Amino acid sequence: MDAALDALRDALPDLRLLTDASELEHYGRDWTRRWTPAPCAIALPASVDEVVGIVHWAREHQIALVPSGGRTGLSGGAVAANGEVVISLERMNKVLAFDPVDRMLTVQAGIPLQLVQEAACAQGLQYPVDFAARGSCSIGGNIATNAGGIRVLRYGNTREWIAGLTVVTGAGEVLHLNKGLVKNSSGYDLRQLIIGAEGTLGIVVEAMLKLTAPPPPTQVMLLALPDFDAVLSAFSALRDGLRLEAFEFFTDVALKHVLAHGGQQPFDEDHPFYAVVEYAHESEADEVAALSLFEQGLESGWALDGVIAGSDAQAAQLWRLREGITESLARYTPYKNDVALRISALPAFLHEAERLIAEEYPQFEVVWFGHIGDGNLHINVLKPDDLPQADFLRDCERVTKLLAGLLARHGGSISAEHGIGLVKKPYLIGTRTAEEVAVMQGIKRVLDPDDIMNPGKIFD
Ligand code: 2HG
Ligand code: ZN
Repeated sequence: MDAALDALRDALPDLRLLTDASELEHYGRDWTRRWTPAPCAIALPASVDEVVGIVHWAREHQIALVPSGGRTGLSGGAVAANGEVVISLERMNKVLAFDPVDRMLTVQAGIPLQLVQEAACAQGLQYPVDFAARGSCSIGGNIATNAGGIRVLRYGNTREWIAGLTVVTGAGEVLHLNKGLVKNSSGYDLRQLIIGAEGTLGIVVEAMLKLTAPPPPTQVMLLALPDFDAVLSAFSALRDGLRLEAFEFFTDVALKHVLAHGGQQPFDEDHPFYAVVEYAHESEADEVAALSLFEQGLESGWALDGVIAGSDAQAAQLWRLREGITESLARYTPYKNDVALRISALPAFLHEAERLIAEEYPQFEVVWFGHIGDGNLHINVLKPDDLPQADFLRDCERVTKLLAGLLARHGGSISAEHGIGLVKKPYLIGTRTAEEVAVMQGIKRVLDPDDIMNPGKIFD
């Protein structure tokens, strides 16, 4: 390996290459913290040419590459645990161009999502994909996982906002895909193939991002709800009567953890379920509509209580109850599931899954929350303090198997937005057919003939 790294240094004398143990550890892991990081080096290219040079070198020396953004992923997609070279895009983090007519921002892939949002805002526009990891994740990672988040209900996934991509494939070719066109009916849309491929086909180095008009003024409401069916009733009623920007739910168990982590108690009493709702509030009529829907909810029983934010600070506090969940659970090293179903199938799935888990693993605390308007549930299983990690993981794999069986019956997906990576690889078949996976493998062979691009992620 030393000789191969020397060859890389010779081929790219200006390339920044890190090999200190602490750096290998830092860049070799993502937020899953399950695998022991063991890359052999970290490459920090500063240009597309350097990325191309690294890929040619990796092909010649048969060395696996792991593309790396903010490493905030929850499925192990950015983990390097097998002597790979991590290619971190963190030095390629600039805004390259803005075009007001096209309403398009061209960026390097290592730029953090929050800086993209701020750059759009500085132009009086908006990049609307948003989630709690905005400050740490990178746009390249968002593209690699087709990241979703809290505003998908209104704006769609990352996929909808990518007008063009520059990609270095596993063969070392540079592809400029779609080039910012709105319409382009000229054969396969390879851009969409790269989005969500988790770096297994190539490395996204630049992206053209669509921007849109800033959001309307909004209002934030927190609802207390008696059961999960009521969450869906509330969603249907509010979606039909308001212009929703977000509709997120969580349970009393999730709230308990956020409150223990510094959140503000929203109601005098505890309730089983909660929903944070953000809706357009452009005139008095919007507020009247929201209040009248809430009153209908009280009368028909889907709402138990509610609070409307009286200020931006209070709106942020209400959002914190939802956005703070992941952080508040971190100390329990939770096992995460991130499933997608048709919205109509959510109640049956949730009830069956709750029953199955409670029957088989009554000792587990399970935290449910997620993006109801997108049919996306997050199911975090918390490790009891006295259970060894290995036993916990074994049992969680069994829980996931149960969930995968239920998902297959309800036509759902084992990953809504976190990706397959390493964590969900054993469950890909079931969500996708063997024939589909064979097609994916065939595509990978074309774009990555030596299997150097994030090998072992998504499928073997
Ligand atoms: C969220 O929606 C993220 O907050 C993280 O997708 C979910 O921690 C999780 O399971
Ligand atoms: Zn989520």
